Amino acid sequence: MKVLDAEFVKGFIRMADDGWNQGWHERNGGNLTYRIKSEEVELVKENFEPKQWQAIGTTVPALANEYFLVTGSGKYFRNVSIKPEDSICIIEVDDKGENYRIVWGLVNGGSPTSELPSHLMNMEVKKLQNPNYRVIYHAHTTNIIALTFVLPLDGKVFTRELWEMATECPVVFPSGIGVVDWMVPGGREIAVETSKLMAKHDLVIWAHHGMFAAGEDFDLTFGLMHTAEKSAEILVKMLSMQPNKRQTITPDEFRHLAKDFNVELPEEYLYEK
Ligand code: 2HA
Ligand code: ZN
Repeated sequence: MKVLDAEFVKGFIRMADDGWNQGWHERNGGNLTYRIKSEEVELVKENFEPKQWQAIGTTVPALANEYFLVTGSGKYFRNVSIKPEDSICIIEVDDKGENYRIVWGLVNGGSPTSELPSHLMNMEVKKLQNPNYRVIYHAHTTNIIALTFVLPLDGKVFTRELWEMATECPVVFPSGIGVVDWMVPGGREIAVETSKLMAKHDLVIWAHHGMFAAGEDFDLTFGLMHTAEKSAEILVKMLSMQPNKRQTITPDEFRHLAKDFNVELPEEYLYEK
């Protein structure tokens, strides 16, 4: 089967388009990774032409010998659906989890996303907790970024404030949101800090930069990013109207919601203000 005919590739391209249409991917902003199932690799591997091995820049032994569909470094989400072979690639990770090689895509040259260390380290943490996790998504979500200039850079505060802005939020991200202070993007250091928080959350904010989301499939991961960003938009609107809430959802109301919706909401987020 041609790579572009495979369902997982179509789903990946649609998600890139959806993110572009949300306005989260100016220029070459953002990146997306999908950990390909072995049966999906079998479907398309007749098209693979392995290139040179390259260092990942970190070590991900739990992802050894796996294949990933990834956006290219410097490539534009806007172009993914128009020229996918130029914008995305499939990579294979070696048997130690130290190197990768491109086996398909990026036909005009280039390399996988500059955030590959973060994508793979986050993916490794998630896979070890739940082997169904397959998608890591980084987007420049406007309202979340704006809030990192106004709220304390504390995951407890971001979680609680975003939960209060839309009733579905605690149900969609009950394990809360982590926050990484501003750091230089693109390397191992920020990847290590992000993946530590990914052990506890499915959403991690990069202050003054954007957000990472992890999930089992494209719908869940896009939906998670979208829900958090929508809630951030409501908070930005609310703060633009007046600095204080006249009324909101209380800790006891969250506890009631948790019971009826059968989710566990950690008490650390239900503090008295
Ligand atoms: O340019 O978003 O974080 C891609 C990025 C880097
Ligand atoms: Zn970025």
